[in-house]
Amino acid sequence: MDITAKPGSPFADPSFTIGVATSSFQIEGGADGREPCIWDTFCEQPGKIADGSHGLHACDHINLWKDDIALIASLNVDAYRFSISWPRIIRADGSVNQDGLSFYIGILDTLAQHNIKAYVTLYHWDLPQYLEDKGGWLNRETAYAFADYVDVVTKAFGDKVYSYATLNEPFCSAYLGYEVGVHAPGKVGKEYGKKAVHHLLLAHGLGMKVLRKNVPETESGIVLNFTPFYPASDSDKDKTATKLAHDHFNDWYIRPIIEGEYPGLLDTLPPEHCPLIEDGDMETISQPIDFLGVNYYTRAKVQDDGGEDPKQLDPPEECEKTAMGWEVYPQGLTDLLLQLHNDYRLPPLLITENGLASDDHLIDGAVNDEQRIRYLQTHMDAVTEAVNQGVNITGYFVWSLLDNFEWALGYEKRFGIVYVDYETQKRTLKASALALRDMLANRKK
Ligand code: IFM
Repeated sequence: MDITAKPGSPFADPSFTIGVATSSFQIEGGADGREPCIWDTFCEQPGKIADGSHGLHACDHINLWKDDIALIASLNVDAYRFSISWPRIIRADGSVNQDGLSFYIGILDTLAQHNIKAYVTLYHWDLPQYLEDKGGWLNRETAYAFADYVDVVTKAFGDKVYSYATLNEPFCSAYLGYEVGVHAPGKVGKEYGKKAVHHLLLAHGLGMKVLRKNVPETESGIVLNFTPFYPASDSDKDKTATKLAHDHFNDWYIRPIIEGEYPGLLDTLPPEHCPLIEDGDMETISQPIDFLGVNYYTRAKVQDDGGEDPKQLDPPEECEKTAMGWEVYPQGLTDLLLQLHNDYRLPPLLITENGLASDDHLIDGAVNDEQRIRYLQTHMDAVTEAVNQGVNITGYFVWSLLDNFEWALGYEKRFGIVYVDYETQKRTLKASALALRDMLANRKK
């Protein structure tokens, strides 16, 4: 089975960046070379991770990174998106871990040797535990600590990085981590979520200032995840609930960055749920960015069930789902991109994550992940459709390069185009990796 870059589509254009993505905690292991992070602590708590696993070893990328980069190069991709582990760079006493910096500089130099562009995410959820001990993202000081960390990283990396993203998916850090508690640090309470968002977005803004100062030539932005919401019926109630879901989970993150304000919904929240917004915060948060990263996996239908919050329905039995139970809905990606394009004054967009978990098995040395091939093809087509309708999109990254630690679901969900045998750490290219490799080879001809 092939993946095809249709003639005339952006995927057939060599200037359209195509890459693979990972994040530090999900693949690195090597926990002894860094400070503990909130996910180490979370994993130690019984019942928090579905398979009782942890990130102490993960894909052992800390030792296997050279092989992993050779593998990335073999896929013919233009770019590799990965994240820096903050607790591997800044120690609890504030000193800089030079070994941590050297690890990433080795990666950057090796990527350059292969002519692969480095897309670096500065924060992909692995907050140092020593900062969580002082309140984590509920503490405004964490945003300033982030800016200091960005200063260290950008000075050390110089011009080796093609593109920086400050944060990956602040929704997950804030809502999943501080409001519903299914992610680290596992705090639960409506009074926490929006406060955590504000400090994350402030960290983004303060980080952007450092990026502009230290690496003005490097493109810099942020990565947000979006779920396009659709009303479960034509009723006005379901439509209102759908708008509310959009305001809470999508607009709440993009509007401050692009328009410098929170949704009007802010005025309706109980005061104890509201963030403390200081003078100048919204200006800091809404500085111009060079790109907006868009992560898309699925859509959700929304119903007003009479409860306080809009109810997101599980996908119906008959629709195609991934191993996460998420509906496969490529049209949602086109709809989302058009909606963003129509509703906000956007910089160029980059699809920074798209992919699926499937129930993959290694049989006779091969992994036949046909569902992933179909998913990637249909979602690439969905991006093409948005481009054809006028949306400025400059690239696309598959999540993920490797099977890895899927957060609260541990290692059971396999998102990689490369299969990882966690016992031996052997990597095997799945059929999807082979198909992507061939598509990219054809494009280079
Ligand atoms: O694995 C995650 C990633 O870390 C962030 N975006 C969603 C992916 C799949 O759940």
